[in-house]
Amino acid sequence: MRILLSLCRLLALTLVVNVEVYASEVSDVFTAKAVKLSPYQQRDFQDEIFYFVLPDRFYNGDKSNDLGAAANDTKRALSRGGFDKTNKGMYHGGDLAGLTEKLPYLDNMGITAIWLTPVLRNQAVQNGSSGYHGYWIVDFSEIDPHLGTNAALKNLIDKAHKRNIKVFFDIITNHTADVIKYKECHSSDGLTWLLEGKNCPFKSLAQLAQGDTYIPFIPKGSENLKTPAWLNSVDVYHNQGDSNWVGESAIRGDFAGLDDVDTNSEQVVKGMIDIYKAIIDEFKPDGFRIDTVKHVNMAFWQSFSPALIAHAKTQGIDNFFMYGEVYSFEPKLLSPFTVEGKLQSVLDFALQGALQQTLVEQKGTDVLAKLFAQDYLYQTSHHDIENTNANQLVNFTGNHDMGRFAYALKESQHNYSESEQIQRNLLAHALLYFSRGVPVIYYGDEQGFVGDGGDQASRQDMMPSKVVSYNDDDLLATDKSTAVDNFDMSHVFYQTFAKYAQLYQQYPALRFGQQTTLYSQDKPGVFAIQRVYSWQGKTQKLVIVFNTAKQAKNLDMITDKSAIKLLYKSTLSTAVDNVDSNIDSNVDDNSIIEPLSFVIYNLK
Ligand SMILES: [Ca+2]
Ligand SMILES: [Ca+2]
Ligand SMILES: [Ca+2]
Ligand SMILES: [Ca+2]
Repeated sequence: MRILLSLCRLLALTLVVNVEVYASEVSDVFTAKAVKLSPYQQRDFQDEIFYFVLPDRFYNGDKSNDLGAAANDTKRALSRGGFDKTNKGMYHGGDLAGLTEKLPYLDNMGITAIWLTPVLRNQAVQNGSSGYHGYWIVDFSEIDPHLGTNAALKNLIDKAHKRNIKVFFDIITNHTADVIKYKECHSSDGLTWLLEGKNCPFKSLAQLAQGDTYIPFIPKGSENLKTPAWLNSVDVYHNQGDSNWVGESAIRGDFAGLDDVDTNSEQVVKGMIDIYKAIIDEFKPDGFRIDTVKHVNMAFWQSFSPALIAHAKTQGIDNFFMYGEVYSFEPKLLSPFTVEGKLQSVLDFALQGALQQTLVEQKGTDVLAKLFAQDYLYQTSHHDIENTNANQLVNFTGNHDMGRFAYALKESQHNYSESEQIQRNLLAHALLYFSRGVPVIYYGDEQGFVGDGGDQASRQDMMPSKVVSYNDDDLLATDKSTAVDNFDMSHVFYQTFAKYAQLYQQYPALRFGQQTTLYSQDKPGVFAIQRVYSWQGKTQKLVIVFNTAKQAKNLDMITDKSAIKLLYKSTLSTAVDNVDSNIDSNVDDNSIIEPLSFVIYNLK
C-alpha cells in the first residue's frame, strides 16, 4: 500500500480536479475509428510503428526468382543459387513481390513503417550458407535477384506509400561480402584455410608498423565482382584480419571474414555517401536503418549522416530518418552515436535488456526507472541535423540476431506456463508501444513465433516452412506450427498489437509525450510513468501504470481522489495461472492493475 500512497502523492502534486470514470468511455477506445495518420511525407518519425522483416522468410510472391540470377546471366553468376527450403541457412524464396502482396496484413495491424533487411545484391553462397539475410553485399546499385528487381522494390515502395506506410532500408557501410583473402590464411583460390581454427588473427596497427602485415589478394576470377568498381581495390579495406570484437579490432577487424572497409579514408567516406545518395535518388526510401554502426569510426558517421539527410531533402524527402544498430546495452555506449556521431537515433538495446531483466528474469521495475533516468544522455541539438532525444529511440523486444523475446521467456529458469509466457510477451510489447521511443514488431512475433535461439534459429518462415527445427516449435497462443501459413489476423498477439497501435495513434502523448517516472520498486510490481505533450494550445497528460508482478496491484488513488480518468485497461488475454488475484472486492475495479497487465489513465 505504501507504493500506492507514494504514487498518489506524486499524482496529487501534478493535478487536481474531480473526474469520474465512465465505463462507456473506456469501451469507446475499442470502437474508435482508426485514427487518420498524417501523410507519410509529413509524418514524424515518432508517429511510426515499425515492422522488421526478412523478405526471404516472409512470403514467396514470385517463384521464378527463387534461384536468384538467371542461369545465363554471367555478370551475376555469384548471385545465383543457395536455395534450399529445408535448410535454415539458405534462401527460402520469399521476395519483394510477396511482401507487396501482404501489405494489407501489415496495414490491418497498424504498421506504419517497414524495415527490410538489406536488399542489395549479395554473394549467394559464402562459407557454406547463403546471403538470404542480405548482409553480404557485392553490388550496391541493384536489388538481389532472389528478392526481385529494382522495379519490384519501387513497386513495393509505391504500394506501401499508397497505404501511407513508409519503407526503410537496412544499409551497410562497414563491410562487403567476403571476397578478399589473405596469403597467410587462405589458399590462392581462396577456398582453403591455411590456418587452424578458420580464423585470421587480428593484426594491430602497432604490428603493421613493425611490418607484420597480411598480404590481401582477390582470388582469380573475382577481380571485378563488386559494384561500384572502386570497391574492387584491396586498398580501400583495413586488411588486418578477423575482429576479436575488442579495442582497435572492433573498428578495423573483419566481421568473420567480411571485407572490412577502410572507413577512415576520405575516399571511402565519399564513396559510401555517393552509394547511398544514389539509392535515395533511385528508390526514394523514407529512411535507413544502419548496420554494424559501432564497428565504424565515429568521424565517418559525423560526415555520413548530415550529408545523406541534406541530400534526401533535395529529393523532397524532408523527414528522412536514420537509426543505427549499436549492439551495446548501456545508454552511455549508445548515446555517443547520436550526440557525437550525428545519427538521429539508435536501436535501444538498453531497453531490450531492461525488458528482459524485468519480465524474463523478474528483477524489480527500478531497472526500467534507472534506464529511463539516463535518457538525458541522448539530448542534443546539432546545426546540421534535427535535434535528437530519447523519444526518437527505436524500441524492440528481440531481433534476428539475439533471438525473440518469446524464446527468452521459454528458456527462463522460472519455467513459465504458456499462458504466463503469453502475458509477459504482451506486457513487454505494451512497454514498447507506450514508453518513450518508437516501437518495432519483429516479424512473426505477432503470430506467436518462439524459435530455438538467435541468428538462423530466429528467422522462421511466415509462409509454410520446410525447416524441421522451425516446425517442431510450439508457437504461443495457437495450435498452428510454422509448417503452415502464418498470416492469421485473428491471432491474439496480432489483435493485441493492432489494439496497441490504435491507442498509440489515438493519444499523441503516447508518441510525443515527455516521460517521467512516477513510481518503481526494487521487485516485480508497479512501474508508473507520466507522459505529457502539448500541441496547438492543448495539453495531454497520461499516466501509464504497468504491473510486472504475478499479483494484482491496487491503486486506490482512483477511488479516493478521482483525479484521473481510466482510458484503457489491458485484459488478461488468457488466464494467467499461478497468480494471486487476492483483491479486496470492495475496491473500485478501475483502480486494480491485473497481474502482468497495464492501465492507461488520463490526468486532468
Ligand atoms: Ca521467390
Ligand atoms: Ca575477406
Ligand atoms: Ca569496421
Ligand atoms: Ca525447434
